[in-house]
Amino acid sequence: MSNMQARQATIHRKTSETDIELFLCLDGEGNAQVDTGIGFFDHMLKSFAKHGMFDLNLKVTGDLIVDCHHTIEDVGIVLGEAVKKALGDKKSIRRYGDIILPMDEALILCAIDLSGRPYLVFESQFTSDMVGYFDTQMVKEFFYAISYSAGMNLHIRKITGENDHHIIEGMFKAFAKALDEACMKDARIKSVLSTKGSL
Ligand SMILES: [Mn+2]
Repeated sequence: MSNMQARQATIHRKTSETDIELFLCLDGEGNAQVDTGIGFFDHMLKSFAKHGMFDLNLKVTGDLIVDCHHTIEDVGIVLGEAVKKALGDKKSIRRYGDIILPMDEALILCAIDLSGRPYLVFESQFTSDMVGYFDTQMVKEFFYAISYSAGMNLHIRKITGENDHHIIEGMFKAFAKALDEACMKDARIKSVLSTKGSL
């Protein structure tokens, strides 16, 4: 981005359960440095950065001795806060983004409205409880946390898919592509894309 300030945010959030330092740049190049302590989650977040052309630095110290729940949920909260903060007044952004993304046998729909109103619709089933040390029940919790803290309407739906690794990775990639589109600036949009005048 040459003639524009890169949209970015840094957030540090510490609770008794997790300590999270996150930097997100929406106008990045897909570079990621991620260490959550959960290998599969790192893999997913690196995919998210790569396919959304976001830069993401994330360091998490979490209570993994309990389980992966707090770490994954809290990263969702902080990532959503970072998206919201980086977007600022949402001037000139396309607001909507969507994709139907294939990953081998898996086909994933993702649609986003950066409306300011949180709402998640998540439709999927998984056949295994875990992928590595990542609890498949946490996929929905992660996207729920993001949708609420970013103030975004987020739909994620598995159209087809059998392999949980493919389904989940397809979801993270689809989310990245749809979010990138929704965050993109359109020179024709002079203020915000809403008849109310704010998002
Ligand atoms: Mn993979």
